[in-house]
Amino acid sequence: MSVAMKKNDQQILWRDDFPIFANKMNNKDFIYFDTASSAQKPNAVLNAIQAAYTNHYANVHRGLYQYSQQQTALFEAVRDKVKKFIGAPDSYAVVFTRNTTEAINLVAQCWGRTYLHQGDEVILSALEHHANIVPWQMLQNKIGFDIKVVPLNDSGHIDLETLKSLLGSKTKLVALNHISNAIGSILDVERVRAMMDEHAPQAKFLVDGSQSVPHMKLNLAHFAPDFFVFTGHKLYGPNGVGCLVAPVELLNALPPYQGGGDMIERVSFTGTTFQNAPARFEAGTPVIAEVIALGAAIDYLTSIGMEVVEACEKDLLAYLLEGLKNIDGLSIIGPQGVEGRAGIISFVMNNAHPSDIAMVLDQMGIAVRTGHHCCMPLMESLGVEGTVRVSLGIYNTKDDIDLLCEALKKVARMFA
Ligand code: ALA
Repeated sequence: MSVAMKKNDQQILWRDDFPIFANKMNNKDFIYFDTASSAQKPNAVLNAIQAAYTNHYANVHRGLYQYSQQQTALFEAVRDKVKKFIGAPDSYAVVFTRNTTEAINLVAQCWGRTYLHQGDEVILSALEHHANIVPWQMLQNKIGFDIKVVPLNDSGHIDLETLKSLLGSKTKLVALNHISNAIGSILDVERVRAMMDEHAPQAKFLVDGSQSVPHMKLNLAHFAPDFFVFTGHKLYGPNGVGCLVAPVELLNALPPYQGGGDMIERVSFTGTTFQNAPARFEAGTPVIAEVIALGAAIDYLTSIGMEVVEACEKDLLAYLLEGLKNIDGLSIIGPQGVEGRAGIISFVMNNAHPSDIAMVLDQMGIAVRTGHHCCMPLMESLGVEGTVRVSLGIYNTKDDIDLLCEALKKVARMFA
């Protein structure tokens, strides 16, 4: 992709869409390398929130007056935007949740409680975020099924040969992240789907797309997940809204998640009936402006093109990996090259604790994340307490990377 080969031009254009970059942090130009934690927000998203509250604010699904109808239409249209953006087949429905964590808890409580039994096996991996471990453990304590954990291979990816050997008639669920939030490894989801079809066709496939949806062109039809989850705030959208995307028939066969308004068909003290999906899982007034603004984030990214985003970030990633090679005592944890990894790089440095590195960078206006990245079992299996994590977004430039590398050279000298 030639556009990102030119130093910075494209990203500078996009960066201008994000008002936060007019600010200084510690009196320095603000450089943000923590998009994997939460992405910054473009004007398109901020304006959509403002408009939803100021131009036609009303509750959705509840009013016959113009503003409520208008707000409902804008809100409901986002489901189709989501489906188109991730290539979800027509037979899929989009349920709005609070975030990825809530989407996985919904699957655990509604599908897991109904269909998992003692003796069943749930397959996770050593790369999972706590959000894709703890809900299953909580349920395991009640039901008594087994959790099998696929380790990493030498390249820092989920070991697919071990996964294959674990698949069998007892497997009821394979729940894996698409891109590791901690070390950036990309999972070959098509291959996992094919292996499951062959060795455990009865099992459901849950894919956590939190780190893939914002950074790559997706086509769910290619790997047909039974449950696909992601969050809006990492997609340059607002906080408080995430999605569970699943075949509507599968969702309609599940009991509701929470009870309340909007999810019912008819309520009486002799018995209550429920709506079909997605309303069945959306009790109470939803986060209306945030859902509409998630639609604005999707429109914004679509106007750039996810192929372009992916190519530009890959170019930045290659530049970053090259730059990090020149820092004394720095070791990248996880995949070493550009292939099979996304723009999330974890590293440690000789003699320097990750928190000390982050504090020095902060003084230079550079934001990174440090610690276990909500992946304590992964850190344990890697034999580290924590790492420094640099994660890329569409607003990062090669100049940002040059400044980061200069700052890390200073850290290396300070802690030599
Ligand atoms: N899951 C988010 C991260 O990786 C919070 O930083």
